[in-house]
Amino acid sequence: MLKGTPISILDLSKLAIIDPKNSINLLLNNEQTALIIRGAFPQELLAHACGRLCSESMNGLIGSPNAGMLGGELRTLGEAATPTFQALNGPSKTDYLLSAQRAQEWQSMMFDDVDMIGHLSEVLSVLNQHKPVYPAPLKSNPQETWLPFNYRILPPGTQIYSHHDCHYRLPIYSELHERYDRGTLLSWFLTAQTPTKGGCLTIYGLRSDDPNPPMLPTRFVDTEVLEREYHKVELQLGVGDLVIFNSHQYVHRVTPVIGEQSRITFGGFMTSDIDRSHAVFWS
Ligand SMILES: O=C(O)CCC(=O)C(=O)O
Ligand SMILES: [Fe+2]
Repeated sequence: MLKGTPISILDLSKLAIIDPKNSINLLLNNEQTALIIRGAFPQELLAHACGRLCSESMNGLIGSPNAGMLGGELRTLGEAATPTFQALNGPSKTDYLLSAQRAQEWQSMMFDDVDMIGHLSEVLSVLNQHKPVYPAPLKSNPQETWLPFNYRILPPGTQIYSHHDCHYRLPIYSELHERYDRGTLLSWFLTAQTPTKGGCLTIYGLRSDDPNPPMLPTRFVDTEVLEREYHKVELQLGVGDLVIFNSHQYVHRVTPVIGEQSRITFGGFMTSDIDRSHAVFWS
């Protein structure tokens, strides 16, 4: 008997998202664990963006938020509102807002004239029963927004260790208006470059409200126990596929990237407002 909660994945092609029953409500209401939209964005567009992101001129802009964490040293362009090895309490407001102000500039660097933030908002809105979805406004200055997403590179040999995403306690979330539902949080990302091998998003049946999770003395989740004893699904994602999942509830990880090629994703988080009139996303 496997432990934890069974995982259910709704795997859709681009056309099927037109059906309003295939919505992020399924995730918010805990009826599904993850939604995959195959081919949500063109592969050529993403390959072009990866070329730009990995060009030498970007070197100075790309950070290493987990520097010093053996095997976990992902590289990112743009802050994320999560704890990192370098900043256990998440980014400072100053650093985060500086990053948010550069969203358009970075978008032009990666995508030229393509309004990626706008297109993402549209796709997520279709998945939200056509209710609006847009970058989260800053509470202190609603004319400005959070960083809509960040760019993530997992070089060969790196991974994202088992975790769940429940970060509202971090100081930066004073910039998220109380109208947004903190009882839930979804992760979403777009696969822009697949690694030669590995680099799989793996979701486990261990939920964040489990009173007795298998822990290592280091206070990390014991992934070996998860692998052996719990429900799990390893998602096979291709370039252009968009995944949205309940990362607040379900422990997940990205397995080590093997081979020459880095794994590259663009993504962030998302939640709905409490009265379900619209949803917002941020990095
Ligand atoms: O692969 C990624 O971009 C991040 C995976 C993850 O942990 C998340 O989306 O919450
Ligand atoms: Fe995560």
